[in-house]
Amino acid sequence: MKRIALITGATSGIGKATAEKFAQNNIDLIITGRRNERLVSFAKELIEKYNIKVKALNFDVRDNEQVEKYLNSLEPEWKEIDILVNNAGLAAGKDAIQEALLSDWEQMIDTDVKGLLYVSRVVLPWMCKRMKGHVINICSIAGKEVYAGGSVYCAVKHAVDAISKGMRIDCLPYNIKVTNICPGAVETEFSMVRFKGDKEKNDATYRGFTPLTGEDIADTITYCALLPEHVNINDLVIMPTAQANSGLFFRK
Ligand code: NDP
Ligand code: 8X3
Repeated sequence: MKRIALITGATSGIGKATAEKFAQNNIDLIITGRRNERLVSFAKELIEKYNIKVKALNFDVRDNEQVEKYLNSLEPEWKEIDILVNNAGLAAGKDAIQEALLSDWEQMIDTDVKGLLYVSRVVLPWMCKRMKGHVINICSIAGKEVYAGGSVYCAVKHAVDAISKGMRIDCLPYNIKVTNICPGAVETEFSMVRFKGDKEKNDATYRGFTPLTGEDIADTITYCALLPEHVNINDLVIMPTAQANSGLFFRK
């Protein structure tokens, strides 16, 4: 049976790797992101390589008008979304709460919480109507623990954790699966974004141990997405072997 997945933030990292794995499993895709050139060329590559259907939607999840406009203008057959991967997100800065920038907090809250909610608010009614669907929210170990300089990123990911739980309760009568995935350190563009292009801070994040890759998380997401109808992974924490918790790494 042919399925459709919507993956937000598929221009890099976990979202991009997940799109590739889903494509390998013959799942048609709606991929989103702000960097349109990357999005369009990735869509083309997926179509050529895997012979699937792909729609590329170029919007910012922080802008609800855009979210509603692009999603609501999908053709009816594309609205039959089976899997929604709420992946678009970021950390901005890693500063003490008394020193951090308000603009960083706003960007994280607007993207990681409000953006996820805007997209879900459009897609969930379509899933409820069809009495099926699977929402996979990309949370973080930061949604389970709190670490120095991470207060607001941890707060937004704790919010994602709570939203996943709430979604699972509210959508229970509609046969909808909700999976909350909480990775530890994954080497993507995440730290370059967090540290605003500071390569030294990026490299220091992953120095001395083997971090997870976007592909590792994509494998896990795909495993969850392909489980039988009656099986759901509610909540999953996945770490590099060299990471015990959000702050403790075994670095060589
Ligand atoms: P990347 O920076 O590589 O990817 C982030 C993706 O999100 C990009 O495709 C980016 O696309 C998209 N995105 C960011 N802001 C917006 C926005 N306002 N509107 C639309 N798309 C947006 O990082 P990761 O792949 O690592 O991050 C993916 C998710 O995983 C995030 O939610 C992150 O918090 C979470 N996570 C990451 C971990 C890690 O260690 N890397 C660990 C745990 C969780 P574009 O810039 O083109 O818009
Ligand atoms: C990303 C992982 O530990 O930097 O969500 O918060 S961490």
